[in-house]
Amino acid sequence: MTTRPLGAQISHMLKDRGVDVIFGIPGVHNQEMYRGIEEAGITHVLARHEQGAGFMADGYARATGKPGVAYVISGPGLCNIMTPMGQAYSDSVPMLVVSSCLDETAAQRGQLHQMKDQEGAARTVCDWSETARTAEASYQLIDRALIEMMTGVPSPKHIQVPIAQLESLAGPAPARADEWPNRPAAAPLQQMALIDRLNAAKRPIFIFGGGATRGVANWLPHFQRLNAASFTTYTGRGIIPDDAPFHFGANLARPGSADVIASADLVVAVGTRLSEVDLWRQHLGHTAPLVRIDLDPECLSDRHNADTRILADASAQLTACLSQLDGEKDTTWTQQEVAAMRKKWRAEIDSEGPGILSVVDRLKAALPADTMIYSDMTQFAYAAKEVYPMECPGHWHHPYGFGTLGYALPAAIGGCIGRQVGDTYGPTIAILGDYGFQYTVQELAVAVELALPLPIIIWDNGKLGEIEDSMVRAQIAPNAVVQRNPDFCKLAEAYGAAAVQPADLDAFAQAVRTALATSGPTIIHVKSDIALTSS
Ligand SMILES: Cc1ncc(C[n+]2csc(CCOP(=O)(O)OP(=O)(O)O)c2C)c(N)n1
Ligand SMILES: [Mg+2]
Repeated sequence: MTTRPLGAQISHMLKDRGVDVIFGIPGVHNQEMYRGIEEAGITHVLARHEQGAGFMADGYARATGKPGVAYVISGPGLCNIMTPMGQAYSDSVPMLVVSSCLDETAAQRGQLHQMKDQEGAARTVCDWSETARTAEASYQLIDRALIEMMTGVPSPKHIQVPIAQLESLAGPAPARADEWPNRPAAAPLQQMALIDRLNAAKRPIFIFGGGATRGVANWLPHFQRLNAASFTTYTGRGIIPDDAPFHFGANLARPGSADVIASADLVVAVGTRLSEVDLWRQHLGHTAPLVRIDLDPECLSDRHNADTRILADASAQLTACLSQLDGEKDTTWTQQEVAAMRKKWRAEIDSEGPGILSVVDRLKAALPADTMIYSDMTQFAYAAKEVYPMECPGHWHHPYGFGTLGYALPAAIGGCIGRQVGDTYGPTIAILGDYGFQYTVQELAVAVELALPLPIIIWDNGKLGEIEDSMVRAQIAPNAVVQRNPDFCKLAEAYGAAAVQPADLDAFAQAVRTALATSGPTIIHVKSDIALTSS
């Protein structure tokens, strides 16, 4: 039994529970948490701002499926990481934020890093935020957080430990239990109801969200025999092969998708909130019975008023159910109607952002199928995520729900770190707008420091393009939407990163391939008229 300050014991406990990387920034308040990191065998990644640390933890979690862990100081450190916590909460990303906190805040004002209610502030952007007043409470809360992340809907949690506690000697955390609980499996009774509905349906349609990503291979061959139509949400892209005959793609946000869904005689939504940022309208548009399969009871009781509500793990439920359907089903969907709708939608997207789709197509051709893409709130990404044919599920990450500018660079850094095997990294890229890039530009230093082979595509239209368009649509004379940019290539040079400004689409594709093979990050500065001016 090694006795250590509690701060050090926490790192040892996290290592024992499978945590290999912690993102964060030390300060005098949380330095006891830094006493044990190296000793425990954990790699620490020093961000340049706690917002960066939080997005790195998010990107790491989305790439690996493991919780992203961050250490921050009381007060401003915690405030700075609240935006990434809000992002992780809205997108169901497992993130554990451990911070210090003051020992006392009621009687004494003017203390360093003092906040009125730090625990409560953090609670507004995560699943729960608690203060661990003893070593035992710290250990219990950490295990509770990790077990909840593995068995339920993944989400961020915050644990704060008073400074005096972090400094106090404590015994080690109990060893990790041999068996950790699993996600709940299929719900057998409701399974029969779903099988009956599927057997009777002539025009079933499935909607797959990010919650259906795990274990796809177990049920996909059975699903294909159903001849059902499908959509995915943006997070669900890649679950169904993009060229499957009855797949309508990630086009739920197209208004015409409501008519397609209205023509179905059964709608099955799996692992999706069907939220505002999935649909961009209030109603799904269904006229037929709606079946929901989800781990999250909140989804089963929402405004869409499902007719059958199945609380279960998506993969377990689909595998158990679809494997019982025998033979190939006849449905009334035709390949022609699917192809015609997709062609129409692509033309709509093309006309909304002229000159974007040809760059997207070249990007797709230049990237290996298993590239993990992190995008920001930029017009390039809005168009790309509707049309980009994903081959692997769970490989495009975006600040969907909270919609935070500055997400993509640090998240891609976290993702790249998570995809390191020996000396190589799974291909990872970041895509940002010229304005959003500047929210977290300083994290470029981390990518340089770690020599991450990271292409960073900056889509430069010289303005806050999406906001200008939105003002025009609202008949507001555009204002506050044009900014003077730095010289992005010189900025990259100052940080020690490579940089290139491709003149045409061939040079762009080549720049992407070269950047993936280069040790260290490369800024690929793309003028938004590149396709329009290329010969
Ligand atoms: C933290 C934060 N502040 C403000 C916004 C609102 N917002 C959304 S897009 C955008 C402009 C982004 O400009 P840029 O990154 O250049 O992308 P573009 O739309 O021009 O492609 C702004 C200000 C936001 N999403 N997040
Ligand atoms: Mg812009």
